[in-house]
Amino acid sequence: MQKMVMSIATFLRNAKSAFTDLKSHPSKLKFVIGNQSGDLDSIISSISYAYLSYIAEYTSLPSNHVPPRINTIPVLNFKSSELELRKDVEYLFSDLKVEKQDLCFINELKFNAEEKQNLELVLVDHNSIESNIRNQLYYKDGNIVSIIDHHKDENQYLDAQPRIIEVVGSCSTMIAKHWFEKLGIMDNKFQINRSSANEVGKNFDLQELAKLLLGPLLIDTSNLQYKTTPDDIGIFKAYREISTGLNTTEYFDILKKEKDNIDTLKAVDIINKDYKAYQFVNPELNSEVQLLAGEDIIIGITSIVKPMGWLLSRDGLLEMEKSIDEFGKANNVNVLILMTNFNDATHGFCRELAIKPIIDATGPATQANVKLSQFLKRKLLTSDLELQLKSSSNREGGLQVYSQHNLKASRKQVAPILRTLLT
Ligand SMILES: [Mn+2]
Repeated sequence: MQKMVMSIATFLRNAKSAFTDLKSHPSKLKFVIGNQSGDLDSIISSISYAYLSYIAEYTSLPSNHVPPRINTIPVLNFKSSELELRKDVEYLFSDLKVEKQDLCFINELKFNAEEKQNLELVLVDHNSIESNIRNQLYYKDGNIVSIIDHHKDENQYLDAQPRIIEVVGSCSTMIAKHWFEKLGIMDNKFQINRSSANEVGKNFDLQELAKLLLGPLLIDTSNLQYKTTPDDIGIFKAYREISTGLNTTEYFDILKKEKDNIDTLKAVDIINKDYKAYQFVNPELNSEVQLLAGEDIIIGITSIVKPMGWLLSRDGLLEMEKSIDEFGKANNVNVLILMTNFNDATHGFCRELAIKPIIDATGPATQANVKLSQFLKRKLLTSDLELQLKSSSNREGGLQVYSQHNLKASRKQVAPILRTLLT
């Protein structure tokens, strides 16, 4: 009897109902979590990791066996109400016919301390848990059972298996490489094994999966033009072999247009869309910012796909500063860094870095935030950090925008710099 092929949409629907059923038995649950920015890479990495691990479990059983129960659940690391900020993600989900109600969002996961003990966590697209996961899911380091990532290795959870941290353009590349090899559908030279792929293809939609995985690869490497490593190229060829007839440039153009589609969003939503918070616990700051000694510092970094000039001419400087303060207060941020990246008709690919202390007329931290912001500006401007920031003006308490001439430094590079400055 011909079995049905389980599409990604069906897998996600089944995973959601397995999650709902198992909520009262958390010892059987494993969550695959991307980073807090909730970008395409994090989302597709966690979904494809869960789907591929289910395929591996399924194919390891004898063919007459009943399909195993899903216990590895992909989690979107942002609130369900924030999905609509990500038009590229919405586009891919509608292409796959995935319904929002079939996805698990971080705000739906609530466990007490006893239940947390038994949860297993897989980190993808980051390798050190962020504050929201620490509060909601973390119990001890041993609960972090696997890591696949492409950020700087923070040397934590060294017993995780696998623990793969490689500098590649897209984390999704390492997810696919790991599981395709494990399933025997690809060798370690990125050659597809046709007969194994056909065998898996009887029950699972590998074509759909390859197309899905191609999305973050194209977005993270700007259609294989930036940050592309030999592994990214190898897996790109493998995807094309699995999912033939795809016009990848057209696909990239659609996704990029959707990703950059922020015109109708309010400034606060634009800040929130691709945002990460970095917490520095008990930092030994130098005397310049002594006001903050003993307190935790939270620096927010948001990544924005249009120039600051676009936002400022749309909303005006004062309104923009108000939005930043509003966002910062709601998220307990001391200083917000806004990193823009965009293509300019005359200058090509550009980056800017803007920085603003959070001003709260009613809160005590304002003065300290201003000092901290001045400290950061001074440090980030020093040449040995090589961000190559240039500014025409200097605005002490307000939003200061620099053009960033080191085009290679994204948030992934700036966050570790903050860590060296503040801890
Ligand atoms: Mn990533």
